[in-house]
Amino acid sequence: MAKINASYRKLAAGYLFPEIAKRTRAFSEANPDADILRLGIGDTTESLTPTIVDGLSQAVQSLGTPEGYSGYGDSEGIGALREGIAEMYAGTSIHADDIFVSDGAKSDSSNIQSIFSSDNVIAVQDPAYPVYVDSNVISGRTGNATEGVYDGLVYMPCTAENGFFPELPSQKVDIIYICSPNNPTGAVATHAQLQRFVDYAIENKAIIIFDSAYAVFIQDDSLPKTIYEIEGAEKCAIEISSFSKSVGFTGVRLGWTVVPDAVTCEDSEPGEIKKLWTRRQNTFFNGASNIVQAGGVAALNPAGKEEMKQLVSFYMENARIIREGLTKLGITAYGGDNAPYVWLKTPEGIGSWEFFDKLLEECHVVGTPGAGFGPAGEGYFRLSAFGHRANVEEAVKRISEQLKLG
Ligand code: PGU
Repeated sequence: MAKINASYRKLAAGYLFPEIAKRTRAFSEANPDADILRLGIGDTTESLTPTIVDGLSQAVQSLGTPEGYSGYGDSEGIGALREGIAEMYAGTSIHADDIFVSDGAKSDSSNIQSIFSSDNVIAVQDPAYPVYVDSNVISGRTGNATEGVYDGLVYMPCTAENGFFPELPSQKVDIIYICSPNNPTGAVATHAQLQRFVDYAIENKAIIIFDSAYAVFIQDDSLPKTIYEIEGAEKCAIEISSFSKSVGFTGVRLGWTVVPDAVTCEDSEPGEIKKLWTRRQNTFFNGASNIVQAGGVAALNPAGKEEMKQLVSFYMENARIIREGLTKLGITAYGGDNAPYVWLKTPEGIGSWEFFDKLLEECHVVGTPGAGFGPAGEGYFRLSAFGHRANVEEAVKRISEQLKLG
């Protein structure tokens, strides 16, 4: 008799973004004339830049020739791409051998837990990208949820009071997820804040899973763009990142994970965790598309990098427009200065799903309720800066003119 993985039953709700899409669809069906503006899911909207289009097209053309054809590649990725990514870590101890190319940060951030023991205690920032929690729930590392709070999971609240970066956990934890720049709050951890966590991890033989998917959006050069800028991080941290937001690859799909040789935990030798991840990827993954990897190589050449910079500036201008518009209305807003998300305090203390409905009904604007990212997200709301400029401006205009406050 086959049995299901009963841990799936513990998942407190549907995955956040399909849930939002479902509610938006229902509203749209009931209000077919409503012109809905989507600032919900962090999905890029601007077209691919010319250098990347060239890189992708050349790879396609090449595959159409006997000399240029290639089949399965190394699951770790093609050498030129691993080298190009490693250059982004110049000044740290990371080299190309530590880079594992993937089809995106979502798969890696959900799969990485599988190389660690099922009795590890997991700590997450609260609020957090829901994949960290859900993947550990599915893997049986938590008990049941009561009102969205899982037994056995350590929540590290990120609130306005602590600048949206948590204190060290008060109990001993084994695996710590940190996302900086943060989704959803837009906060970026400082060197000192990360150093505290790296020191904790080394002392407690814990592992930090560091998600830097939004690193290129950091405008303030004094802030760390990778955890490997922090002393000792190569001994305790695995970093996961993505081409999705930096060059508009949300649909194209490309990301990477960094596993240094030195990273170890309580019962592993140096090099062993890297070997496990290699083994995991060799077994479960046949590598990212060769065409897409060629696009990634192009994105990292000098012209590609320049275009990336312009794209990032474009979205950051959207973020500025959103945050300023909200602030003018007297709404308290955070983020948006070093990250493409604006995190606002819902006016008059209304619930975040209630605010979702209000914004949709009164302004026809979709955002993401803070509660969808964890209990401490209640009372907050996320707006994404990844829209077309005209839509972002129109959304801000509608919020200013149509949202009924007071
Ligand atoms: N890591 C973080 C912190 C993210 O916010 C996202 C996407 C990813 C990883 C995924 O990166 P990929 O390389 O594209 O796999 N977050 C978006 C999209 C939602 C989702 O389900 O991935 C968001 O709106 O939060």
